[in-house]
Amino acid sequence: MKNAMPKNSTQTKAEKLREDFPILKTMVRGTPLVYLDSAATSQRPSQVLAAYCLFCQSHNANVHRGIHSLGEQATDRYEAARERVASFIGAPSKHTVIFTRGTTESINLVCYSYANKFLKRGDIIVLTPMEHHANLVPWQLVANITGAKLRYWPMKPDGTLDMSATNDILKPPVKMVALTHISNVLGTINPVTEITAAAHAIGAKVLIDGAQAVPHISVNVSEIGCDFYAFSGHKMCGPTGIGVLWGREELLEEMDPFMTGGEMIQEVFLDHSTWNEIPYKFEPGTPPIGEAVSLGAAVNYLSDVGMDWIEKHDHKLAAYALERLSSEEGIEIYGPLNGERGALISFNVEGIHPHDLATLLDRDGIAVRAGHHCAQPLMRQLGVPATARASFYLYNLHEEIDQLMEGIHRAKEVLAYAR
Ligand code: C6P
Repeated sequence: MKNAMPKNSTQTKAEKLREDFPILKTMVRGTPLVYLDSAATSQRPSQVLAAYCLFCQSHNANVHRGIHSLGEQATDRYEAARERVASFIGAPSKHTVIFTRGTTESINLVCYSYANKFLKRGDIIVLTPMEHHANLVPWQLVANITGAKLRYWPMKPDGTLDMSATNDILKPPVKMVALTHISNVLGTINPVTEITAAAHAIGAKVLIDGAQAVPHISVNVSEIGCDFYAFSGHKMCGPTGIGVLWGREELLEEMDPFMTGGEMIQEVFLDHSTWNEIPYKFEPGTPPIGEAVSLGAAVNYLSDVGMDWIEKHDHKLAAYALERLSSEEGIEIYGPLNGERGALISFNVEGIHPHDLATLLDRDGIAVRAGHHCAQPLMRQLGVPATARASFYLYNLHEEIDQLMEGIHRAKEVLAYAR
């Protein structure tokens, strides 16, 4: 195959790992699936599926309630998953890990329980133009409710933040900085440790949206030094319906509950209630128990594979895709071109609407995402209504990028013929 990448050890390991993912054997329209949409949701290995099944078959009960054996088993497994997640992200204690339904809920929790309580008129919330709507719309509501103002960090044409603007952006009365660790459109890896230190120097708090980071790179919240860190299980080989908010203990203690009901209380009287300790204060009702247990299994899986290996493998895939796409006529690539990026590439092919491209690629069994990727302000800044996006993970192969390129060539031919 022209331009095909020579095999290397990373590739061989990825080929082996593919055996863990039954869905990768799926045929789409008569051709084998080429799944290049892990930034939307990743696939799950048999080990994670088995953990969910085992929980349902052998340990299913509600948690923190029943004084029966099954209830204790379920509680032990739920809490063990919290412990695994805590150590995976370098959290100082498992009580600072809150299970939510996903990144979106984690960020909303901080907005309602922290920002609405502690921000006030005249304060400034700093965001970036590359935020997913999940880390933008909730802050707009905070601004409406508290009277705080939004300020956006300027972005350079290469899709990186303009760090020379740090002193202009981070100055009193900035009280909150909320930014993505890795952009789901540009792939930009933001210097979150540096930004956190600069924000703390002026007394601002920092929330990091880690939805596209935790699955791909080693994240240590203690080393970053941030105040809140949010991510989703389904982008890291885990199930949907489970996510995490990590928060600094003293802040979580000061915050009021986001949602109320069973489990999150200490005592309920007819006219008032008192709250349970963290993290339970933020986990009202019956939590997604089997999902949390499966997330624990996903963390075990990723740790066994090795986050260092995943980071390197993803990096090689992104670099190869960048090389192939940028050597092609009529393809515009968004985001950093120097290879310093996460495992995804957004692009447009001249004369082909990204939705048409995605539809034609699907005919070849190739799954990419097309659209605004829940980042409409960024699309406006890029001057496009939508992009196509190919995203990669530990089970992807260089050959699949070759197949993507062949698919793009076929799409060009089909559309040229149709004109
Ligand atoms: N991005 C994508 O295709 P949820 O839906 O709550 O699990 O994650 C929301 C979210 C927040 N931040 C970032 C940076 C994200 O990428 C996402 C999810 C998917 O890009 C679905 S829109």
